[in-house]
Amino acid sequence: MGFFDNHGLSFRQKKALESDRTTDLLGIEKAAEEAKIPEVEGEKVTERSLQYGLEAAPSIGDRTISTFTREPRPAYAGIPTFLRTPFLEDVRRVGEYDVAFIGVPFDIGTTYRAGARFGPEAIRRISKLYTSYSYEHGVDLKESLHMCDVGDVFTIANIEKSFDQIYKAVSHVFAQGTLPVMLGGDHAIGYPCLRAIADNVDGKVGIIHMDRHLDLQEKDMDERMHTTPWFHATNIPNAPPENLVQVGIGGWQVPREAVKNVRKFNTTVITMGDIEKHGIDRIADIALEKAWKGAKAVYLSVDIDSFDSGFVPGTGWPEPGGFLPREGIQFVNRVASEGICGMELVEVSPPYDVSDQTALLGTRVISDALASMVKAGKIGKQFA
Ligand SMILES: [Mn+2]
Repeated sequence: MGFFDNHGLSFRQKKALESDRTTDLLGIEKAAEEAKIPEVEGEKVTERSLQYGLEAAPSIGDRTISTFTREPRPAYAGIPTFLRTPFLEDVRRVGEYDVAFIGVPFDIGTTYRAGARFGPEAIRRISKLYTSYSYEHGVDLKESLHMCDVGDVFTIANIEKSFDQIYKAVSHVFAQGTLPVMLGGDHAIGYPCLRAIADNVDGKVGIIHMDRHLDLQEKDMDERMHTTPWFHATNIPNAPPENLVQVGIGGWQVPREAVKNVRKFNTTVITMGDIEKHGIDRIADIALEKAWKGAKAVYLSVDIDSFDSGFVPGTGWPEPGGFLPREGIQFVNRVASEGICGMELVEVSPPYDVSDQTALLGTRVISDALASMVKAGKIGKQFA
């Protein structure tokens, strides 16, 4: 007789065991699904690591371990690229890849806290924690996509000249048929990125923009700062303001000048109150309808400050009351599953970050967007 003899009685009894409700769980379903995902690319990585990094010392029992690490293990080692993808030194070959990660270390468009020039570096570093596999998506990005990291754009201490550099970089990648994913950088980069894509699309480009702020002024302090990208982007003839949807807007940091431009240009603004009222899925449907209306492609711009400031201390203009991480990720997944022609993740400012959590959320947003595109068959090779 033990003191635990009367513990869990209702669950121990046969009656309670008659129905096994765990069969309904996604957690069980996804574990079964994993068996269908190939591990071909993963094995190639191990092979290369042993070849280039030499076999391990004789005392090491696990013979997949090498002397010099040339693979994702251990997470604290290695020179970081985004999600451990190969660094593509010769950017002329970018067309061989489905996806290219482009660092844009630029923060001279900031109007309060700077530091986003260190965003790409921080995002790449914390992305080392991620495998290429997502349990919930049932996707291994490495098995479905050819991805590379093309390193950083050579930005300089001049906003307009840096825009020209960013424009040229993103144009080059996009024109080769490769999905450009920009690691910002402050939000001023939205304008040259969008212009690069719009110039290479034969039709209209819609924009879905997640932010607490409108970023719709013509100028700020006499320059095209990070508060201005969508004013200029929607001046591009095939990126009209009617196809700009701004989601997550609210709080006390929206200048009235920008609001006047919402009325003037007839853009679509969805506040956090709208999201409370209608829920993420319905809001995503509304955003997709507006952005895709008559458009040939849709661009996704994610300002990390669209999330509640409690989750993103490392950003230039934190504002409470934004997306909770699960809500924002759900929105991104829904949008990406329709297909996006490019995306940017901006405003991660590592000097203000705590425990890398802002950079990590940025990594998560990008990874989920790619997985959603893969699942929906919008990018990459499909396995049987
Ligand atoms: Mn913002």
